[in-house]
Amino acid sequence: MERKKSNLAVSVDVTKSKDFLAIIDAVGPFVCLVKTHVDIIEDFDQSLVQQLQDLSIKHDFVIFEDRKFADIGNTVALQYSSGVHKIANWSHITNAHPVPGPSIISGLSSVGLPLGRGLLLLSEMSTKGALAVGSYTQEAVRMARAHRDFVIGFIAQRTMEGIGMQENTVDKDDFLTLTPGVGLDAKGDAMGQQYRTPRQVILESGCDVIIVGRGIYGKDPGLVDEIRAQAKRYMEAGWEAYQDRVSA
Ligand code: 5IU
Repeated sequence: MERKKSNLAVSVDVTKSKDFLAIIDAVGPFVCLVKTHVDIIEDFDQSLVQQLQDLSIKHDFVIFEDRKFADIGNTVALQYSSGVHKIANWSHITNAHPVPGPSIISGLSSVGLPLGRGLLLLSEMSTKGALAVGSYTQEAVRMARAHRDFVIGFIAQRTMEGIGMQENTVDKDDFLTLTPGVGLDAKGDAMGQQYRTPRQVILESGCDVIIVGRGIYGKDPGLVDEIRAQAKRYMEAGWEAYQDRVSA
């Protein structure tokens, strides 16, 4: 993030590998991270993974497969390591719902830790009526604090710093907060998504990374110049909000 002066992550939710790679190559110079959903790609194969890894090296970004694991430890270890996608082989970080309890972290870390991978816990969501609130969010943060060797942060709508801690605790967290539901032009979509601006997310809510999908590639995955321009726009908005936060 510091090297590229970018706290922008682009979420690439498209179904054709040609569009997927073209978008990533276009936004690459502007992002610290690329978030994927490889299970929606219709022509997925291992060569796609190789090309994604090559782009990650070319443009210096981290790969985050947004798999949202949610099963028992034994099953998630298999889903993470095996199957068609073999996520642990190529995704630097992935994420999990805390709903099964700490065993989901043990299951995933049995695969990911030896490979140097990291995990984000989903402690909140951006959608209307999300159930990840209150004590659920607090317990997610406690689970993360108890597994600092593998959990590197959260997907949440605000910083989790201090959540569930006693008021006079001196212990400080150093978790990252990555935040989806970011848009400069739209307020939401027809399926419950809710958007806030980079300024609201980074400056007011204390998050670290903005995750932007359709705000950047939305109009047409073929419009590479437009995608590049939008990525630059979001990168600048995100970084300016971050600079304002750390200098405040
Ligand atoms: N995403 C959210 N909200 C959440 C979580 C994940 O939007 O609370 I957890 C994902 C879904 C999609 C991306 O892959 O982030 C946002 O895409 P758009 O910017 O196109 O809405």
